[in-house]
Amino acid sequence: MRIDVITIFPEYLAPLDVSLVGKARARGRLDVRLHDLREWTHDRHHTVDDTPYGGGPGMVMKPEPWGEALDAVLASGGPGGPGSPGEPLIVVPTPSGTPFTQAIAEELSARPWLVFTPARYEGIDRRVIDEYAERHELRELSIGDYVLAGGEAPVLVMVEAVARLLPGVLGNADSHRDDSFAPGAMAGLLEGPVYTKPPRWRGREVPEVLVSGHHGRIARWRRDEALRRTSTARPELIEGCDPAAFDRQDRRTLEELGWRLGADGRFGRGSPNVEE
Ligand code: JE8
Repeated sequence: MRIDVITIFPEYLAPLDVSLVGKARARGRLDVRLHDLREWTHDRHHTVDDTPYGGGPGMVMKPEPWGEALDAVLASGGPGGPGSPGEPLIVVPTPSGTPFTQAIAEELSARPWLVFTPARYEGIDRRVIDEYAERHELRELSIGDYVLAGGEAPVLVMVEAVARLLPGVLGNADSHRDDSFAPGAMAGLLEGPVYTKPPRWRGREVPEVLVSGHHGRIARWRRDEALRRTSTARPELIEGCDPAAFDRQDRRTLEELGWRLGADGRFGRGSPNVEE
């Protein structure tokens, strides 16, 4: 996979040199290229912003530098010989974007080439998004319902979420299959608690089941803990689960936590309207 990032703060993306993403780059599994937007300015001050038409607070990023930068980056990977990465997907981080989810991370991890355009100020002149959305696939994505000062941190989040899904990037090839939000055993549930040595720390013991060596009991305990944590922190995930995904013991645990199967076939909490 090739990833290009156009930004006025390339140094903000330094974390892409370390840890999991850094190792994937060193192993040639990931080709990450950072581009300083100011390289495509032509005035003495390398101006990238200007006042908003219609007035209002803050500044808006000018279309010209973005247009020249995107043209240059897209041309550098355009169709042409065995090295070309194929069709790009342009990703625009924005608080008004589609929520970035594990499902979208999975989608992006299957693409050969991602081009991220993290902005600053009040964002990029809309005509840039309109222009490139006509020529390429373009996704406006948000990492959460809070407002940051720019798109670089969202790029770090999205690149890490995508890179860990690439073959050979995570140590244990299957470990992401047990992710909270990935399809599979814990599909749609949050991670349960984890423990390691020492067996006793400041008077606190590790749950006995985890040192029992009984794999069936351990798996059951972990699933119950995931149900408990999800029920507490993200009850809407329980309500959204297909009840067929819950086995008999799951249902017992959920009922202990106050959940009931509703007439709509979904688990809910509140007055029991279960058909006995
Ligand atoms: C950004 C962002 C994501 C998220 C992403 C890119 C570019 C007051 N204004 C601040 C409001 C509009 C955005 C301005 C800051 N900004 C924020 C994000 C994001 N992805 N989940 N929260 N914030 C930019 C400029």
